[in-house]
Amino acid sequence: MMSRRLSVVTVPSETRTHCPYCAFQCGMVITSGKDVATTVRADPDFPVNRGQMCIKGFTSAALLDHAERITTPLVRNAQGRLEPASWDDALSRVIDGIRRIQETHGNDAVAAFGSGALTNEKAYLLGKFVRVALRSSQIDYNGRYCMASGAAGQNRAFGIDRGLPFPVSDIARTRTLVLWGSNAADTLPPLMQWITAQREGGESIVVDPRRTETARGATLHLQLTPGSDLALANGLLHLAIEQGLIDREYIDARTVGFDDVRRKVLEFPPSRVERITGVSASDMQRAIDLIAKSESAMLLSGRGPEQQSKGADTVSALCNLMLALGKVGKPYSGYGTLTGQGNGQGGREHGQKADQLPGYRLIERESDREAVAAVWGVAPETLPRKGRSAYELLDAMGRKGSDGVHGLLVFGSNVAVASPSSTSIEKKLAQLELLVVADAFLNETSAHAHVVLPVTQWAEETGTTTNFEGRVILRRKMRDAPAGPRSDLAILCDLAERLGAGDKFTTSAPEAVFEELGRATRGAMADYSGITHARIDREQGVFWPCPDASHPGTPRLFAERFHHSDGKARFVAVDHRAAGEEPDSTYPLWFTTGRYKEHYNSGAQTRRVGELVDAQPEPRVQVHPWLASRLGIGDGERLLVESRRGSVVFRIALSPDVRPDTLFAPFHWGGRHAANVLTNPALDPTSRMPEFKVCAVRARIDGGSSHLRVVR
Ligand SMILES: Nc1nc2c(c(=O)[nH]1)N[C@H]1C(S)=C(S)[C@@H](COP(=O)(O)OP(=O)(O)OC[C@H]3O[C@@H](n4cnc5c(=O)[nH]c(N)nc54)[C@H](O)[C@@H]3O)O[C@H]1N2
Ligand SMILES: Nc1nc2c(c(=O)[nH]1)N[C@H]1C(S)=C(S)[C@@H](COP(=O)(O)OP(=O)(O)OC[C@H]3O[C@@H](n4cnc5c(=O)[nH]c(N)nc54)[C@H](O)[C@@H]3O)O[C@H]1N2
Ligand code: SF4
Ligand SMILES: [Mo]
Repeated sequence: MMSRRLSVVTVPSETRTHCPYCAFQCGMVITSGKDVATTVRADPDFPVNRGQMCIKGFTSAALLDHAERITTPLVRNAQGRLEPASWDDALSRVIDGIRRIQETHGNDAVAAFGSGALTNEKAYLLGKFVRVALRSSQIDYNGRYCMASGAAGQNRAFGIDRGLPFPVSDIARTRTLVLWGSNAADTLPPLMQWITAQREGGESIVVDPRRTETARGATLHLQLTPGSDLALANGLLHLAIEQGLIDREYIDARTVGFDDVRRKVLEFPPSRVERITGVSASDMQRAIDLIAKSESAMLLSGRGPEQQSKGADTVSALCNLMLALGKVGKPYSGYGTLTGQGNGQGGREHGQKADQLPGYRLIERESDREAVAAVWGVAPETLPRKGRSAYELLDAMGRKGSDGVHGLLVFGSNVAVASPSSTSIEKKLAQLELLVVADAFLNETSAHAHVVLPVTQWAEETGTTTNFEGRVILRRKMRDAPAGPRSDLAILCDLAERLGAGDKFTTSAPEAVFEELGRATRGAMADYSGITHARIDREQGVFWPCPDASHPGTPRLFAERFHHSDGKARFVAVDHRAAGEEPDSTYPLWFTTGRYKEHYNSGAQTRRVGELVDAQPEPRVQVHPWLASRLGIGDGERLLVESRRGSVVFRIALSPDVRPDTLFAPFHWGGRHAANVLTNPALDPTSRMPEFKVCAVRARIDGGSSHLRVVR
């Protein structure tokens, strides 16, 4: 008989998990195994992306074994260079720095900056770490740059802030869809399957100073002047009232405060609004007809109207419009804001915000302090009060004495690239006594760090995120991390132990941290107490609020009541005001910023993925051919763009898709190409959102001498 040789075949394993990047949190299947390349495909069974992903998701595995990944802690040596160190040495250096600063300047001199990239577990533990172990009030996060205006406007109108108050599938079924300052075709590409289905049977409107990929397929594109959204929204409501298109019965039954709004929008007749926005009265008429006369209508905003120094009021104006038309809380209708970061939703609920405790509780509300203090095992009066918002916190770096931030711990943000007026932020980072950055890669921020702590990446750890619909989902661990990096949770627990608060940070196991988060949110607005990892694993995610294990979760909000105590929505009368900076004779052009499909945020991750860099190697400033001819410059040439904060050089992309009075550039690059060198740190008084979308600039050929003085 012939003997048979047995060969051992390693079967590649498959893990269902979610993309590390944006709020769509596409379901993906990763295949990996010994001697086989790790591959990623879109999960056909996850009901949100249904088998689609974008190029960032498809290439995301490139980050896992990337040659530039940091695998050992780094500490700055006497010569000023970062050099490898043991974990014990690195963490001792962190603790010594914290102690020295807090002894000299008080607890609030050490701050932390968090992120919507962090899982719920991490966001929760970071907030607790700062309040309980650091005993500092100074924590905020990059969501302040992202969702703060949407959140503030929704809280005011509806008493709750959940990006979408309905599942994504509802979008396909609305008769009129308004995408207001969102370029979803590039920023949430798999959303387009739902939008395309909607457009087959209904009408759609896009409001954007640029004719984007998203605008191209719309029934109507309103190409407004940057920063004029609030006036346009008030103008549309003016028309609706004048023409009897509002829903009186709904207003009486379900809202309060309409009269003030009615009086305010009387001041916005089409002639005035046309002057402010550049949108013609006839286009306004078409828009209000499409929205008001259709059986269902949905208005979804992106960062366009929100990242302004009047972003919160603009969101109020958008909510006012939809409420007055009786479109909120009805089938396939409503207002929503399209959340951006992977955990942009959960990241804004569990205590990373300066004024917040887990579950969207308020740090200044006594009952909330008591509830959370009981779960944390501390006395309520030991919890700090509210701290500074993101930009204000960074701006306080380098300030002398106890008024300044002297030590900063950064978890999940590249603040040197992502912040407005970034040159001044970089200078201040360089003045810190202690800068600690936890990240998987070096970036423009950690270039100034005293200590860099390498962390495990998304596919190497389990954790939950809350997607843009409010669906809490589970990112499953696919493999062990390489030797060296530690999870953010483990780092926080170790630091807490060294600060003498180890008894309050007894576990870094994600499932146990999530269970504690659930208890801390019981009875709160964002109640997660009925959700467990095991339950999410069984179901396709669970929508919050979910107050107990038998509760089905809440896919749709507002059908019967809003979240104010009387169950009614609030109208908020808001007025148009100029942007923090508008074009004048010295800086005659509008400058606005946004995104490319191929890069993600500060680019710290995507600028190292070959396919993405090949597709989009550098930022280009979008210039209208009419303006280019006035500037005497052609496609591909280099344009020097200057604002009151600094100057940068971009290569030109000629395009008729941008307004002739406006320049657009993406903010995914740092250094000489950093759009944020130009942006204006004017803050919204309510949301503290910086004005990323509007500032004034001048431009000339790089090396040339004369500027264009007037545009019109
Ligand atoms: N490819 C890619 N996708 C991403 C991200 C990424 O970096 N890259 N980031 C994620 C994150 S964190 C976020 S927050 C989302 C953001 O998603 P979006 O909100 O879609 O992104 P932006 O490109 O910042 O801005 C949207 C649009 O606003 C327009 N705009 C500029 N000024 C104004 C204005 O004054 N009024 C109006 N109405 N519109 C204006 C811009 O022209 C732009 O087309 O994307 C998420 N998805
Ligand atoms: N001009 C202009 N500026 C803008 C905007 C704009 O539209 N225009 N948009 C703003 C918006 S909406 C946003 S969201 C911000 C985003 O900008 P940033 O706050 O800089 O966010 P990212 O570039 O996503 O940076 C994430 C960093 O966190 C790391 N990271 C990812 N996951 C983890 C993790 O789990 N743990 C740790 N420790 N690190 C992790 C990544 O490697 C990366 O270095 O930029 C804002 N800045
Ligand atoms: S970046 Fe966003 S849209 Fe693209 S694959 Fe990831 S989750 Fe999906
Ligand atoms: Mo964002």
